Amino acid sequence: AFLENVIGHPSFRNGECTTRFIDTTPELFDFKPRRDRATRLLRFVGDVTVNGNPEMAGRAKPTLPLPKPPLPKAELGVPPLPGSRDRLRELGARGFSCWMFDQKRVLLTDTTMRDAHQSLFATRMRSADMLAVAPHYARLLPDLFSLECWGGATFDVVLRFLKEDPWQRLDKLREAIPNVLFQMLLRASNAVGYTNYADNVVRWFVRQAAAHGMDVFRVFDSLNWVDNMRVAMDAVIEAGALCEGTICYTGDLFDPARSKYHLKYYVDMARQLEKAGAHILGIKDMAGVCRPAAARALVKALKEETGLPIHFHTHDTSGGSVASVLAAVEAGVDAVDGAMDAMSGLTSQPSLGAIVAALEHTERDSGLIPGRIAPFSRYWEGVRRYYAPFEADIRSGTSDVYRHEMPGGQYTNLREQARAMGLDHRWNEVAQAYADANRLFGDIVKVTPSSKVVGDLALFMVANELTPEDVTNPDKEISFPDSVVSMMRGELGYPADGFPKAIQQRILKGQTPVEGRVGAHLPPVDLENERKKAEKAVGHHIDDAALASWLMYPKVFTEYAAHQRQYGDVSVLPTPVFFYGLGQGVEGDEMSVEIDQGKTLVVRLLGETPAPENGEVKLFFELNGQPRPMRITRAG
Ligand code: 3PY
Ligand code: ZN
Repeated sequence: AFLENVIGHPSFRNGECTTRFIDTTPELFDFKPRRDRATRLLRFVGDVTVNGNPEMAGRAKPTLPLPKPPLPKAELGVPPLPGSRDRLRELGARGFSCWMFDQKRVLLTDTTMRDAHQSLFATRMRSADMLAVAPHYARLLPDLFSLECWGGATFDVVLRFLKEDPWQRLDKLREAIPNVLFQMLLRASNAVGYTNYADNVVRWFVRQAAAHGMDVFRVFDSLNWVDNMRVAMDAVIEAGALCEGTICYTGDLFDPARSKYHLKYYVDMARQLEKAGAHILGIKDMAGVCRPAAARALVKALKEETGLPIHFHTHDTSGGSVASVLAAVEAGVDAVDGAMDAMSGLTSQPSLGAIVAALEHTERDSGLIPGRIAPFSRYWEGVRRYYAPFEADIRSGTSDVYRHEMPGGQYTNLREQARAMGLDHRWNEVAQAYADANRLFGDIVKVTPSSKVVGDLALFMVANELTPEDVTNPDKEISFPDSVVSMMRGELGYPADGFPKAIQQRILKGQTPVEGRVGAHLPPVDLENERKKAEKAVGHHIDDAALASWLMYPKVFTEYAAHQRQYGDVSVLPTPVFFYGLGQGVEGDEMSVEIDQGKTLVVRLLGETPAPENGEVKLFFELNGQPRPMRITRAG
């Protein structure tokens, strides 16, 4: 295939080919797919129709067919009005920060396309469902401050489970919504992964994200260690994007027994972030434990002590988060996060519609038209039904979160993990063990990835019947989970006051912890060499963004590329077809997909006949009016 590409290339034929031809002509590596795109896509649909999507294994299907989610009614022929993104372009990052600070109205971020689905249904929302509604956002909600639509766990899940390209998601959303700021969650030196990357990898990642249109980077460290945030923050600032230096909120501001997390702690960190060049100060209440009185006091103090606009993020796990948002607003917060009503509540963000309504006709009116929220919520309500199999079986808020402090995005995950280990009936003990593990580690911030380590120890303690006393008892031999050892070695960095020495030494069993920042010890990665390795692994040219995917997740990226080779770009499929196959979803037994601009496939499933003797099923497809029979091997 490579030779065919060389010989067939116009430059080769024109005799313009030099020894640098291969270096300067990356498309030589774009080998012609073995089968045409329509056939590959049809094979995927056939596989899912016969064998189910592997992602659905062990999950209960919703009742099919599902109604098509109704879209809001924006006039799509009319260009979108200028929005926050146009303002950023006009003012630059620093000027924009001042503009935010001077606003009387409360600015609103919609997290529906990132944190809301990460927290409600395991990050499974597909690009197709976002892209369908995207042009309506651009036209009906240009007054939003930002759309959180990327980063956090989405990067990993998109590649690993949805078999989509996260960069393509970003590009297409950007194209559809040119006027509203896009926001992402960035785990500082862990970027969008779970371990510390080399500094030049973090820089590379940020640069690509900014080049692909990301505007606001919410940068946090999972132990609130500002030293570990500097590389990422500098890269964001250098790229001309908005750097939201973020404080993770934990504990209770007023609990006399937890003086570590009193106001002084947060004010000190805010000052460090301001000094590090943040344009916005983020308060990230990932577990939803910032009670109204704490939100009020915290925002007031940070407003007094820094000159930065403040952006408040919380989760509704307890059911009380709107009260905290309103308290933050009263104290002068500049921007707050919510999710479209149908995607709000429980472990997700508070309801955007409720916040808009609460502020309407007050001096801090958000400026959003309340009537414009409901049509989006109705759309998302329909979309959410597609993903019912990924939802946790929780029906109400739980104030128990103040005891265990699990982040919204982790709560349902850990419950699922507990269930898989046969510990579901012992959930109360797991929650208590989580609180105990936190204290053993010295009362730390719990957010990805430190929250995972606390969760691992909690499950380990319950599964092995270990009390906190057992864990600290030097006479008891315990083989701790790898993630626990790694955190004690400093591989995620350190809290400002370090880990408690006794438990650290006990877990490390003589190993020496890393001194200072892991990133300071990691040699720079040879990016061009990595590109070569990636190209070899996937068999085609790798652009800068794809290189960033490889650097984050080499194995997952390679598997994604193999899927892509086998089936093509499955992101274009309607979600019911992707998960449940043809003949069952909203599309009935027919679907129409655009595989390229102007190139549409109309696929019908006319019937199927089992051929049990050889374990195959014959599907009778019709593709753009032409019969396309296909044999699919029945799995298992
Ligand atoms: C993430 O890191 O993905 C989070 O959402 C943390 O809250
Ligand atoms: Zn969150």
